[in-house]
Amino acid sequence: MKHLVEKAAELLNKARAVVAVTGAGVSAESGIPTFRGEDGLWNTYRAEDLATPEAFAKNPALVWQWYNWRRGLFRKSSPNPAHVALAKMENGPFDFTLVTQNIDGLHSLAGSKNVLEVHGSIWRIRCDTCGYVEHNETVPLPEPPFCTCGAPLRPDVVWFGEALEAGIIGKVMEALMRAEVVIVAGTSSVVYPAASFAVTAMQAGAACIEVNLHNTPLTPMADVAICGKAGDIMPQIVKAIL
Ligand code: BV8
Ligand code: ZN
Repeated sequence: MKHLVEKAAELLNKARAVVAVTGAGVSAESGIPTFRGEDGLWNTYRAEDLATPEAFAKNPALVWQWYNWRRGLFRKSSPNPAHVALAKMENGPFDFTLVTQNIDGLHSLAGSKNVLEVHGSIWRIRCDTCGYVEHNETVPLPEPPFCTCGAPLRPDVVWFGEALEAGIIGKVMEALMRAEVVIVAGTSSVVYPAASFAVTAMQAGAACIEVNLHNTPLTPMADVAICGKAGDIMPQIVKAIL
């Protein structure tokens, strides 16, 4: 393990631009269940039943029950050492961009200033009828909350079958093309297009460091694949470079 951390640090010390891509595994040590693990969120619920516009149209109250439960969970969670280490990377010797699939806001709470939330934020709610958007941390919200225009408000997150916000994707692509190193931490790399981000960077010449508890489809392609908890590994990598 130590030599892998050293190899990762060696790559990072030579890099002028670095991108980190995170998933639910980075928030796991904050007590937030991941989606596809043993105790995964999707095990108790089916993604098709909840994280789709069709599910919301059919039963907004059911979808809001799930999101209220998660808002309650996230509210009780705080950043773990993985989030703190990634926040420290902003002070590293390279241009750093943090891309997250997580909607829990823990990266910003840990001090990261430049976070691209490609799947949106659970702390923003919006109306798809009139375009109203607000930051809202009330827990719980009515199931569903209603907009002043009468339509139900939804979480401002990207559901299956919905496109990621073009502006954010543009910033992600620009960072991936410039990166000399892409770190991929705590994601099963199965949800697209986020799962293709690391490959995009590697095709543009970046080296890839993966941090995960298990093997993923990305593992065989990674230059350095470190098997372990993000809360243990990320601080070791930051200690070795800062
Ligand atoms: C789109 C909502 C098109 C927010 C989420 C067939 C083939 C390919 C693609 C598709 C297909 N069918 C459909 C698609 C497209 C689909 C997709 O990729 N489906 C997959 C499942 C096959 N993608 C989409 O629909 C996307 N949109 O394609 O739009 C389009 C284009 C133009 C115009 C219109 C439409 C939208 C994708 C976003 C979906 N929304 N969530 C929310 O409620 O959270 S996805 C959901 O999965 C979460 O957002 C989550 O972020 C994301 C990825 O999951 P992970 O973060 O990786 O979490 P997971 O549990 O899977 O893994 C955790 C990992 O951590 C594990 O590897 C584990 O080992 C590790 N781990 C655990 N503990 C630790 C750890 N690692 C380190 N330390 C630890 N302590
Ligand atoms: Zn409205």
